[in-house]
This record gives sequence, C-alpha cells and structure tokens, in this order.
Amino acid sequence: MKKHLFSSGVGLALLIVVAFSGTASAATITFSEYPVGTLVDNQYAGLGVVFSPGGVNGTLPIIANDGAMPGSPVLSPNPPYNGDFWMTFTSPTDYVQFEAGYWDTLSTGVINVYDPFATFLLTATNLGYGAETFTFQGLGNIGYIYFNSINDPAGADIDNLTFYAVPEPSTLLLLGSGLAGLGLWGRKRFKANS
Ligand SMILES: [Ca+2]
Ligand SMILES: [Ca+2]
Repeated sequence: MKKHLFSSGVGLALLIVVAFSGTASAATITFSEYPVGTLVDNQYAGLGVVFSPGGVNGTLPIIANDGAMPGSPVLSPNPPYNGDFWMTFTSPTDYVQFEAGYWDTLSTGVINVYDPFATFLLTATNLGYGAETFTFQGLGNIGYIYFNSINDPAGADIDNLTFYAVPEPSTLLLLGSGLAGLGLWGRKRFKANS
C-alpha cells in the first residue's frame, strides 16, 4: 500500500514538472543561430515563429550584418534593409518584444500587430532614432506582426525577438488534474497515517 502511494506521488510530481515547463516557455532569437545570408522562413518554427514575405519586396527576410545595430547580425528585409516581411506566431503568445533600427527618421517604421485570426490590433512606429525596443503585451493573443522599413533612409531591421507562449488549454488541464490528484493523494496519505 505504501509503495503504491509513493509511485503515484512520483507520477504526479512528473506531471507537474511538465506543466510548469509549458507555462514558462520563452524564446529569444538573436539571429546568430544561422549564418549571415540565410533566408529565413521556417527555421525557427520549433520555437513558435515563422517568417514570410511582405507585399513590398515579396522576398523572405535574410540574416544580415548591420554594423549600426548593437546585436548584429540581425533579421533584415531582403535585399537589406528596405522592405517588409511577416512574422507568424504558431503557438499562442501574448508577449512579443524585439529591437528594431537603425532608424534615421522619426515615424518611418510600420509595425502592425494582429491576433491569431488576423484581426488588426494596433500599429506602431519608431518614436526615436537608432535602435528602439518594441514590446507588445496586454493585447490578448498575438498571431501576426508585419514589419516594414521601406520609408526609413537605409532601411531598418529587427533583432533579439523574444516571445512567451501562453499555456495551452491541455497544459492547464494537466496542471489542474495534477493538483487535484495531489490533493487526493494528500488526503489518502493523511487517512493512512491516522
Ligand atoms: Ca543579433
Ligand atoms: Ca535607417
């Protein structure tokens, strides 16, 4: 009887570890993961983001050197650096942050944010010169971000893309059942001891 309780306790502990690793998953992409010159589409799909051409240049973004950006190499429109591209978040995310630049003129960037159903949420632009950090949160789930630097002199690119995955319903369910099971286990153990 005691052995059975112990093994079920280990099982529950494993369940909970899995659930928490799901809730805490964050990804930061520095674009040093692949060589300069790489055209990027689904290389980062495992982390939850894929890239596709925008409507201006119609080309995939490219990993490029940009000596004006502190974290070079960067992800640039192609050909560098004037153009546009899309980011698609394939797992639900409610927090996205990246650096963008180098901005030579105010308000030339066009950064549009959409939910997973492609409903427009907001548009942002550069409020300063140089490298600027953009953070999108509190908007609900984010599905798509459109980046366009065509109107900035010598263009602009992005770097250090960070996003957090929202726990999926199945993960929450797992966490819930794990906690409920733990409660049951505690009660059983209390009974056994008394
Ligand atoms: Ca970088
Ligand atoms: Ca520029």
